[in-house]
Order: sequence, then C-alpha cells, then structure tokens
Amino acid sequence: MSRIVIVSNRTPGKGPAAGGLAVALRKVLGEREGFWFGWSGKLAEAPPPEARIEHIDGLSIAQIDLTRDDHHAYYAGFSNSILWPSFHLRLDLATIEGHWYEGYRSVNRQFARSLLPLLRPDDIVWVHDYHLIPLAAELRHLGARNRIGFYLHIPFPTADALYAIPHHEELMRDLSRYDLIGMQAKRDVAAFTEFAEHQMPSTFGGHRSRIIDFSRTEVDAFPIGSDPDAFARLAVSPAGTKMINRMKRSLGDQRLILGVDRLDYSKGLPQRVEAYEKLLANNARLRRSVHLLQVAPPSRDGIKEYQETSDALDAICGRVMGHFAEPDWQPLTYVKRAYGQPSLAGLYRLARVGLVTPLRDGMNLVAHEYVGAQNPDDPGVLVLSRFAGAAEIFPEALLVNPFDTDETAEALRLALDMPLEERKQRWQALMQAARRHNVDDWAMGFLDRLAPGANARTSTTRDILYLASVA
Ligand code: ADQ
Repeated sequence: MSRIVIVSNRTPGKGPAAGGLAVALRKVLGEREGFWFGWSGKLAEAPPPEARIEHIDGLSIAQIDLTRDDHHAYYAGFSNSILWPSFHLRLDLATIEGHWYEGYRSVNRQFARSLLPLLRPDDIVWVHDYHLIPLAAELRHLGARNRIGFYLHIPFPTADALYAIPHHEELMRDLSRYDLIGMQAKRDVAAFTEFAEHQMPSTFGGHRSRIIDFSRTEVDAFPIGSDPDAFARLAVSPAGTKMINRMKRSLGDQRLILGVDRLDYSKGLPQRVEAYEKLLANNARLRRSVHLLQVAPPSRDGIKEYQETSDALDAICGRVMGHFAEPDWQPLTYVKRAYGQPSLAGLYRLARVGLVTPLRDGMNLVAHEYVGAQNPDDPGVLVLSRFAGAAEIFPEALLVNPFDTDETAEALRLALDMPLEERKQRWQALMQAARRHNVDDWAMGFLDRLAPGANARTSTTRDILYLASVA
C-alpha cells in the first residue's frame, strides 16, 4: 500500500495533539506507513541541506530549520500579512511588501528540495494550507510524479480579493500542479471555479497572460469536522466535570454565553462583544442573569494588526464592564489563555449559548466541538455566523450576519429564551450533521479521492455498506 506523506507549515510536537485535525492526521499515519514533513520551529544561520528525521510518539517526522529572514518573509510576511487577510476579504488589513514573495517561494523551494529525496515514486503527498501553495509546482519542477493533493483550511477569496494579491497568477498556476484541491465549503469551490472560468489578464497590459489550464486538477469541497463523540466523552470526563463544577460555583443561576477563539481579526471578537452590549442594553431583564465568557489567547502577536485587534477587544470589554457592571455582578469575563480540550469541553457543555461569529472562516471547529459536548437532555443553542464554512453544515443553528450586531443581539435573546423542546430538536439535527462530517471520514474521504483504491480501510467499509444496502 502506498505511503502517505503529510506536509504542513509546522510538524506536530511532543505530547497529546491539541486539535482534532492533528489527532485525525496522526491517526492516518498510525494506520498507514508514511511520515509528516514541515518546519521544525527552529531558526538557523543557514538552512541545513537535509531534513532531520525523528520518531516522536510513534510518528515519523521529517523537519527542516529555516533562516530568520526566510521565515519572517514566508510566515509573518507573505502568508499572514498578505494571503491570510486577502483570503478572509480583509484587504484593508493586508500589508504588501514586494520582497516577501521571494522568501515565500524560497521556503517552498527548500521544502521541495528537502522532501524530494525522502519520497518514493508511489507515495501520496497531502499538502496543507496557504503557506504551501507553490509546493507541488516546486516538487514537479524537481521531477516528482507523485499524486499530490492540497487542502485549503481557510476560505477561498472572491475574484477581486484574489486579484489584489501580488503574484496571484503564479499562485493559481501553482494550484494547477496539484491533482486534487480540497476546500472547506461549496462557496469556496464556487469562488475558485469563478476564477478558473473567467480568468482576467494580468494588471499591466501589453502581453495577454496565458490562461491557466486546470483540466488535470480536481477541485471539490471536503468540509472538515471534529470528533463530536470524543467531545461528548471529554465533557463528562473528570477534567471536564471539574471545570463545570468550578464554573457553576462562580456563575450561580446566571446562564453562560461562551466564545472560544484564537485572537484573530477574522473571528469578529469586537463585533461579538458589541452585540452582547446591545443584548444587555435592549433587555434589562437579562442583566444579572447572563454572563459572557470569551476565551481568546493571542496568536501571531508579532503582526501589528493582531495587536490592534487585541487593543480593540480590550477597549470594548472595558466599555461593557464600565457601563453594566455592579459591585456584585460582572457582565463578562475575558480570558487570554488557551485551555486543554477536556476543560474546553466542560465549558462548552455548561454554556447555554455557543457564540461563534467569525466575520469569515474556512470552517470553524469550535462550532463542531460545541455541538459535540452538549448534554442531550438539556442542550445549549449554537449562534453561528453565516460566513463560517460551518454554516453550510449547520443550518439548524441560529445563523447571523456578524457585522449586524443588532441581529446577533436578537439571536442571543432568542437563544436564551428558547424552550427546551426546540433546543433539543435543533441540537439533534446539529449532532447528526457533526457526526456525518467527522474528522476521520474527512481525512479518509480526501485520501480516497486523491488516490482511489489506495485507501484499503475506507474502500472496504464502503463496499460492505453497499453490499448491506443491496441485500
Ligand atoms: P483556526 O482559525 O485556528 O483554524 P478553528 O477551526 O476555530 O480555527 O479552531 C481550531 C482549533 O483550535 C479547535 O480545535 C479549537 O478547539 C482550538 N481553539 C480555538 N480557540 C481556542 C482557545 N481559546 N483555547 C484552546 N483551544 C482553542 C483554521 C481555519 C478554520 C478551520 C481550521 C481547521 O481558520 O476555519 O476550521 O483551520 O481546518
């Protein structure tokens, strides 16, 4: 059976994997021969010529170091100050420095050069996310003939936002060197197809650029999910229960509204707190009976726009506290640290409302995890942005426009007032959808499509299901 090679910006570290994605991909490598390739997290004077191979927690991991300059241009620069904001339609937050592209390409070239000697001809290569768009082209340039797939974890931009990215044409040409491109949602596939079918000439006229040929590249939506039943178990585990009891003691009768995010401008955090402010302003009866807990540890804090988002969030939390807090009641708590999955699961289970309102998001796994952790006899309500990929999976959530803070405030009120019967009905539909889109099937589904027949486990399961339904 062919080996699977997973390539991502960072390789997984020691100890328990933090997210469902890392767990699922570890599982893929646990069931199949193969290895994980990526940046080691270390900065070096000069990039080492060969990858270091280590065996960590039963996984084979091949890693390379990067120089400080290359890493800065590739990661904080082109990936996170140009691609991330543009793909999230925040051109106002993009910073464009021309030389970053060279660093981005150079790191992709280094990845290709170090990976190629490790590849066997029938290895299946699965590349993850916007940091590594050029990797297939660089590998092919060096002679790789393997099946290579790419999964984009973030949304695909609209054509206008794409045209604002320097070298977008080369990047799209790079994408055409993959055999399979997986996107989170149908809306992303539609945006990609729109570009592929109506390609515009490049900015400076004179020569008309060559049309990119996508005829050998398959593109489809493979919505990622979590492991909802694992979250259900975690929520009642000793650590989950400990968190629930701790929170119950401090909340008393107040109902909990919960937000859990990385601190990122795409997550709509200031708008979310503003919606909560409107909820309290419009519904005096709810004061003292609700509490908003926002968990948002900083991320990418070397980038100016992230610091600004953090300041904006501090300011609006302060404003809501100043306006509504009383000596014996606080309307909200804002925690800037990350929690382990068991504690998160406990928080999810206790929350009457899961408030997931990104301005734009590839999927949003917090929505999936919140659904998984609910108590079937007394489930909470998911208030979800219609601009998260998760909105395609969870139509039974209360879907809101996160830019419209009046609408989000009203959805919060509806969620808090929702009768038990309706909560149960909505949650049952949500849980079914979360199970249907679980992360194991996501990984197997992608690999099945990338290399049909190479994935013995799923093919067999499918055949058996098919035979059972025929019988
Ligand atoms: P992220 O933008 O990081 O991921 P998301 O899907 O919301 O976003 O979260 C990923 C994981 O981080 C979840 O498992 C969650 O539990 C964890 N997490 C988030 N906030 C946390 C906190 N405060 N403390 C502890 N853990 C926290 C990108 C895309 C998403 C896409 C994922 C997976 O931006 O749209 O869903 O990849 O494809």
